[in-house]
Amino acid sequence: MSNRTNKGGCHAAMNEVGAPKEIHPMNWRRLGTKCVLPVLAFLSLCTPAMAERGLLLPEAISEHAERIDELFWIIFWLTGIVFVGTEGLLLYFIFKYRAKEGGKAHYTHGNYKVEVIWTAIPAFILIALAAFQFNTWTEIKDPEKFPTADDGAIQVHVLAQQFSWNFRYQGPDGEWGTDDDFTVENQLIVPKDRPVVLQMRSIDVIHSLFMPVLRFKQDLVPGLTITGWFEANKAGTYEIACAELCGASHYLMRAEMQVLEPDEWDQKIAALSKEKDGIDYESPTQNFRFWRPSEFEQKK
Ligand SMILES: [Cu+2]
Repeated sequence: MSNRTNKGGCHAAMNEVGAPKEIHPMNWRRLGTKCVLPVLAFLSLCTPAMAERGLLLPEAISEHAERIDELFWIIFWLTGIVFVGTEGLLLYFIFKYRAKEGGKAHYTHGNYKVEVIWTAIPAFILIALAAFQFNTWTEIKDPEKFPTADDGAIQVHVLAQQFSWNFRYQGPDGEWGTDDDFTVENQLIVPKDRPVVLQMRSIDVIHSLFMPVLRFKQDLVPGLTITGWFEANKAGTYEIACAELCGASHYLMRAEMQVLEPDEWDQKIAALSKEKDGIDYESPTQNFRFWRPSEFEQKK
């Protein structure tokens, strides 16, 4: 009879040195059933439960938010699988090639073919992701593609200062620089299902306008007028936060966004524009000189 009682030639080598020992090496099937599968099962069980409790992502109330989430989840699973796979392999190799009595070091200069493969695959994935999200990115970020008044868009000026948000509206006439313009502190009031174009400035330091339900986050940089837009598709009251550490009272820099049904929004805007906001936009001495309508570029 043959003395090859071991299955698999590589394990036979272990028994050639020293006293025969009963060793149960990891194999791919074990690695799969004992490490990778339980982790994947745990993740797949946890994910819906966490999503249900709002532990993963906040509600999404715009089409852009849904598309951003879609990209987020694709990247999450791609990187998650690669992470579990590579860390699993690392652990497996640490175990498999651990110090053994009589073991010999083996010098390797690497494997050119494998290196080309593991460089080419991520590069291909990155290019594919960039191509996949390109239209969404330009739609959100390119001012040339922003909706106009013809698309029913409304405009709001945003002026950030330590430590509050000022939102300025055109009033019922839909024009800047007229008597019905008005400003509300810490309240962004927008209609549902209509595009909202924001022109954003900061008086003092860099702030960041963050509206989690819209997946909207934009830095406001002193000296620049930065534009952005969104369209909310669900009425309600949502959180706005400053996402840039902008000073000692940064934590106070919160505001709320009210998304109203279009009729309700018209009424609210008409009512608010009747109240005086008490700001002399032409005063050269007030901070508000920073946001005379002429200070904001009016592209549309
Ligand atoms: Cu801030």
